[in-house]
Amino acid sequence: MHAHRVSPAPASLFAPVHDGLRTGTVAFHHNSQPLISMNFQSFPVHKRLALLFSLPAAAFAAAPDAPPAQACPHCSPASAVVSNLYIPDIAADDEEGTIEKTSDSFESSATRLDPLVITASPPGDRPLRVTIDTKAAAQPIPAQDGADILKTVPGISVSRKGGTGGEVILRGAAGSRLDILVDHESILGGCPGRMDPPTAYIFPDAYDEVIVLKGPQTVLYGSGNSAGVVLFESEPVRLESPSASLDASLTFGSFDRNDQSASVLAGTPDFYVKVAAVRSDSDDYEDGDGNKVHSRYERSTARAALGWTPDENTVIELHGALGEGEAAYAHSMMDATRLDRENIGLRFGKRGLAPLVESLEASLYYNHIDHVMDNYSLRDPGGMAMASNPEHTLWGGRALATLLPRENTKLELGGDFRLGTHSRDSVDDAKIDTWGLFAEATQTLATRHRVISGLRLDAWSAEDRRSVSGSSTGGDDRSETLPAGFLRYEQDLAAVPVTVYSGIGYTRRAPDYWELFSYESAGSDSSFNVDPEKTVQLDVGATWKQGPLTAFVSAFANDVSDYILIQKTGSGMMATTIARNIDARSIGGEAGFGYAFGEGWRIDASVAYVRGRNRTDGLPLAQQPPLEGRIGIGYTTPVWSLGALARLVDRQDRYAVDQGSVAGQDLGATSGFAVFSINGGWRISGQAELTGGIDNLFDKTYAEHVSRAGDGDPAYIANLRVNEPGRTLWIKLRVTF
Ligand SMILES: [Cu+2]
Repeated sequence: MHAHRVSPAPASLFAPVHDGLRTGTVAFHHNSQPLISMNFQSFPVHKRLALLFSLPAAAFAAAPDAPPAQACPHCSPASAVVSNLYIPDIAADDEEGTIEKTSDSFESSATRLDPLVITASPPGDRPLRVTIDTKAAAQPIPAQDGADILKTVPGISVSRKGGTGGEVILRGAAGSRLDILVDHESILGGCPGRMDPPTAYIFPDAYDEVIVLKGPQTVLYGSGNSAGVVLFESEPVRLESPSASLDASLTFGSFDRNDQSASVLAGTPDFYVKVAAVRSDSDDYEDGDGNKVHSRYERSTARAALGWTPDENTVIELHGALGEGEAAYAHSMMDATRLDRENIGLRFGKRGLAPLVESLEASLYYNHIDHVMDNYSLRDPGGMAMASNPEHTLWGGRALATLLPRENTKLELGGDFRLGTHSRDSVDDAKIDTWGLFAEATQTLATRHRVISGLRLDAWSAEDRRSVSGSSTGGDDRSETLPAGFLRYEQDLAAVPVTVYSGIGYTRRAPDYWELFSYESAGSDSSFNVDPEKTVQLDVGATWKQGPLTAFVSAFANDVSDYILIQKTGSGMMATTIARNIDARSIGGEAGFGYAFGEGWRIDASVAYVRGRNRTDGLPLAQQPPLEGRIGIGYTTPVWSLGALARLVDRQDRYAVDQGSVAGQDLGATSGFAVFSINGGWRISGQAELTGGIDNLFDKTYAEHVSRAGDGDPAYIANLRVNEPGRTLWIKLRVTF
């Protein structure tokens, strides 16, 4: 909310969505609290990365106290306004609206307190895309991981395991159906039991924004993303003059929750340094009945980026991140006692090379996950002590050329790769490689009509590196060719400020590490030969933005052949979990509106629904969230705000016991519930803001339908869902300079 946007606001070279409409300017904020060194010292810093982190830290320490490039008229004179490197906008007809919108947000963020975000909705002109400002205040309690921050997006649910590490589910689809990319880089957890989905390693505060792209309606971000893709972004910037800025926050909440976060941006027009350090911890929370849930955690990260921008058309950035954490899990017989991440990435961008070539981008990265789980560090083992140390290493990269072959045509051509190796206790068990080529075209027809289409082809291969004695498919390898494509039509209506769209997409998703290596099959002890999943999906919808009113509706219907179902079978000594292919269909969608009225009043409402069917077994498709609605009302003055939120969730009697996905299996029916929360904010000064809330005001005891069973927590009997937190008070102080 303090991210100032300046017009004209161009799109970044690394803009996550190459639609030519992105408005990318960021002003960084700061804070004088010396939190920035905290995490470096506490990390067991890897030598190679220690060098990386010492560079920006030294550069920041040496940064002169220079005047800002462009003073914000409403904020402290120390505010540094930064413009992103940009790609020229080819959708000229929309440019005016874009500039106007950025002016609005500039105005509102600078002069008044923004209401808390309770529903993240798509901007008026960008169908199928939802953007979240990671620094904006939101309810429930400020997010500590990559799953929590997505809870305000209609259609997204999070399956709970404990205090952190929940599984993100979009429209009932989890795991690699919804890929998670960080700085356009793949990140995959190590735990064969999914203690650590990608989001368990992500700290939203270390990034500028999060973008959710729904449906198989882009081919730019890898193969198989049948439900969509989530992008955590920290974009390269070019400072207009030497400057430094900080943004920091402190959060305190019930159950000893306490977070510290600081982001720094400093540099000159030629160089920039971005450093973020974030730490979060919490004790076990209590549910509405006052029962403790085995859920405490402590996690921290540091991310640094060092950029060279020799001119306004060129950027080379080296970035890296280190993270560590531990988490108690109510759903498992073990806890995560190590959640470490090492990352390093290099990216290059150049624009304006030739009239035909708008820009070139290239990137390379390394992501290493080191996870340890045991049953004795965070709990009493109550039996034989056990531990395990899975690791997942990914190397990847991408090259992308954006071409302008004709005035109204944008063509993005590129290739990418991802090489993954997984090990358990230092012994490799899996290797999965993907090489892809893709092309995406945006054709502007008449003034208000666009056709966007894409094609993608991936060569995928997997090796089962387990021993022959350990698995009947040990030593086997396999490969697949994975085609994907989509075609979408968008139209901005002339009579009303409405954009309508309709698209069809196809994608073939190869089984992921978990689907290949964590389960058995119906006929053998290995699911290594499970077939790829093929999805055809129709997406239709509309967005409407007119004065104080914004509204959207987004609906989908899909047919999935060879849907990879994870199912528990047998009982007692014969109990096992298998992966098998079925045919499935699902339909659903989201709708919402926001309306500002009177002096400072605002009402928001949204609804999300999905209904899936397992056609092979004649059962409901498992792990589908029930109908959910949210309504919030708020009153905001320039100095303070008050708001209330109701979340209403219907009963779910469409379930299939023991069936599901890598994220979990169905437990049975659930009854509906309503949860009420209140929030408030106070703008203390141009640089400081206090927000707070009471989540679950009436201390309701409830569990989400899509949730893990609490069979690891002594307080829970098997097959009982992990309850959500009871009444939770929280307060967050944010300081920006
Ligand atoms: Cu684990």
